[in-house]
Amino acid sequence: MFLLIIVGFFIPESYPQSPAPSGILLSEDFDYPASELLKAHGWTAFSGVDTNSITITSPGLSYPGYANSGIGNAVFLTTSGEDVYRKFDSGDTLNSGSIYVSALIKVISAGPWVNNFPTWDYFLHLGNGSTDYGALLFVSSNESGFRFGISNKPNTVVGGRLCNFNTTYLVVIKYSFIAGNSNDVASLFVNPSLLGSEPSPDASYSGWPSVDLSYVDRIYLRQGSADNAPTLIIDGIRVSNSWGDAPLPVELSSFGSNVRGQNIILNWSTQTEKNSEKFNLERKTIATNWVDIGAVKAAVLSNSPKQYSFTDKNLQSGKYQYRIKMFDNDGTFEYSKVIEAEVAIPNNFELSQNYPNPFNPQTKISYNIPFDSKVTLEVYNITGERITLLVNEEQSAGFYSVDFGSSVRLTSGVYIYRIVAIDKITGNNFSSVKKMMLLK
Ligand SMILES: [Ca+2]
Ligand SMILES: [Ca+2]
Repeated sequence: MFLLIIVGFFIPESYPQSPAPSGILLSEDFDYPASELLKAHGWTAFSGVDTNSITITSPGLSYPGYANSGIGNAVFLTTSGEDVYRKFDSGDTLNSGSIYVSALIKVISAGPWVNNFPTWDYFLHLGNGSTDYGALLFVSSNESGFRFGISNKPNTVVGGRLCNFNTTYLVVIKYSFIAGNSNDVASLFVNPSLLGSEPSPDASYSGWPSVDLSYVDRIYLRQGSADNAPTLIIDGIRVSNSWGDAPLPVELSSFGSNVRGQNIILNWSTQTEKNSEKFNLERKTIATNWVDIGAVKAAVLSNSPKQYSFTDKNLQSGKYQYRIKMFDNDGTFEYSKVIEAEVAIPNNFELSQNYPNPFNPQTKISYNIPFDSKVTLEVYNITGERITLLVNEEQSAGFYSVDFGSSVRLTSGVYIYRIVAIDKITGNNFSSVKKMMLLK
């Protein structure tokens, strides 16, 4: 999956750091062999170490339209044992704005429903290595299923909608820094729309009791207190400081162009790539449908920003639209946004030297006309005899080229080509003559 984002400015500085850079802070698909321990793959055990160590389980979880769906395996969390954390891959520490964590979660069992009350326990949250946690994601059984819950403290919970066991949910938790004390907000989204902007949360927690985090630099997976704790499978974790990057898969704003004469240079960048295969470039004009103009191989797997470029050459004056069809190696694809670029009409009349020169048997003659003109282009031999009339028509302002050589029988020697262009409006004449050489 491609994650196209404007590459942000990175300010190297020890924590805390603000404002935060944009983009993916962490992406975890648990693409590791089943039954290996999670702490062997970039996560650090810090509590209950070596007891019920969190283990890779197969298969992974899938959710339609979610970027980290169906890649590799998942992890299994049980009712007590080792807890782990992982610092953001980006190395960022955040102390302003909001942090979003999206994940696929399938709950198998949860703390019991006792005397008409849920018994909650939490298993996923944000933090910074201290004992203060933020955006704690809870779960408890309920009348006929379970509910996710959200809080900024381990002992006060706001519950979300009723959910079904053994079903994969896309869950987003959000921690928002708010100026002032004990007022940061934690929010919960269950199966939010993946089309467009951030919806209203299913549930929000703010206020006392809360200990606002001084900064956030990691996420935690926790195996709970046995009596109240769930068993569940979690997969496809994605952390960002924008809704547009977690949970949404693609932010396509890094695609741009530069125009150099008749060439349009397309530039784009990816922040991270997973399973990416190639970028197909497509072009459209007012008069034509989308056509393939080339492909660029992708990095396949990358956690660092990558820059790409493709040059669409020798274009006629006019407006062009471009888009990128981004293929994953499972054959799925996604389109970028569409950008527009324009090749301007030339400033001056110009007859270029033919290329190649000397030539055998064929060469190309190019010329530019800045106004709509009546154009003739003729070729003579060295004795002044006209060999052929290559162009004889009214042409719009623009860039032109015409092939010479293959359709006439010629002997080696010098030839002369001459253009005459008459401005249709002013009647002004432009003419130019150049030599070329056929060498057999
Ligand atoms: Ca996975
Ligand atoms: Ca605050």
